[in-house]
Amino acid sequence: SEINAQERPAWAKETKEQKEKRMKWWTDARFGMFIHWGLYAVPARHEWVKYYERIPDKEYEKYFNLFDPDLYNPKQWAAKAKEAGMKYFVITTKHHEGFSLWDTKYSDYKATKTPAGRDLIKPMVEAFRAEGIKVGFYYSLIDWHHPDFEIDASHPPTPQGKDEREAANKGRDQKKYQAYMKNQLTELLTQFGPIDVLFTDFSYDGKGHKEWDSENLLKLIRKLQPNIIVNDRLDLNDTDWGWDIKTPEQFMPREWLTVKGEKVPWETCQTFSGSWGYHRDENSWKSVPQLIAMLIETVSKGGNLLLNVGPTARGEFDERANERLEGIGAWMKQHSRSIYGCTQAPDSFKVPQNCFLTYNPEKKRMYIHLMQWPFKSLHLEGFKGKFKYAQLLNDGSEIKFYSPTKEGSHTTETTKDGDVILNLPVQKPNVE
Ligand code: FHN
Repeated sequence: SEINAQERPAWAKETKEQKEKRMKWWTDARFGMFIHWGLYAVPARHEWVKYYERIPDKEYEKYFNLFDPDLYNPKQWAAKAKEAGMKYFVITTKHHEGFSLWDTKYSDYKATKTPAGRDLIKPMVEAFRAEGIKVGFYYSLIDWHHPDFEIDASHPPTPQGKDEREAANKGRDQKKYQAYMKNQLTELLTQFGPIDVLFTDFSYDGKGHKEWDSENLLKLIRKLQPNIIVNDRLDLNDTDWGWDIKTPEQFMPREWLTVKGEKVPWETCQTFSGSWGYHRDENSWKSVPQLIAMLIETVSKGGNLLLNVGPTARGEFDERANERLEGIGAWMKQHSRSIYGCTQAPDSFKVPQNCFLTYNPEKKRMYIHLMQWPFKSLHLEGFKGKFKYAQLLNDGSEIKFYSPTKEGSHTTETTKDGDVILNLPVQKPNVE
């Protein structure tokens, strides 16, 4: 579109170094908590339940009248995120259903008008900030409730065909919808103190620039919160100034993501079980070792992991989520040094078999994550002379190492110049 041909606008002026400085806390943090919470927690069958089950607006209203998170205590949520080692959190202030968790002036479809009867965002921001956790807002560009949002093929309950959709869109005013988004984002970015991350969601089928007025929306966002980190879903991806991070969703990139051949900041957002919103009956939950492996692999490729929790309609993290947050936290208590401030190892280090490498460039420390415990030793190709000491991270115990002779024997494998063998305890230490 015309926007992509444009030079960087004056309000987006920033050097590569300035951007790296602005984003350093995020790059060091590596691990954050995503929270999807809204009316969809009441049916508890996925945050897209209105679309999947073609629920008419009138029927969906019952969830608005029943939304009463009487057990909501964001201090508990923040404590769990802290325990898990998460350094930032991103809350759905408003998801596609159009329901706002804060006391917005621009809609009555908000928590303060439900039995909850209060703004849910302010106490949440305060609780997470009190734990030293950075604050992120998710804001849906899609709004299935707003009378001026253009009805399209993914609008629940989906109007049958193109003609019905065109008929339904008669009288809907895109400019009014754009003003509504700008007003709500102004509330979110001025009423809750410094906001560190904005996760807008999402542009599709070429929809974006025209419908969202993306460039002016981003100009407003940057003006209100100059240090904020923004994701890549405002349909400004053809520019190098319209986004700060790439956000692959529910998948693990094969390698550090690049744009025009250059490595870029990236964050994969992932769920415990598939659904983002609380889903009572979904039972394909990832295990703690799988989630830890996901975090390690992400950092080994220079990325961040934003791991999602869907709180219940009563306002709590359910036991399945808490178990996993506690399990990750137990591992992070001993191993977070291999995550925070780490990134992909220099290419000069060959990754040993069944391992991931994470590297802290400031501390010049290499971390070798053994995803399968070897029988008695670990063969490091080309590591000779590159390190002075080795230890297990879980208990700080020394690991002896040597550079073997080249010829193999019936007890040692052949090696090449520059190889190093780490002597490992035969039995796996008491860590996953
Ligand atoms: O449709 C949403 C979905 O419900 C969820 O919020 C994810 C999280 O990144 N974003 C959209 C799908 O890409």
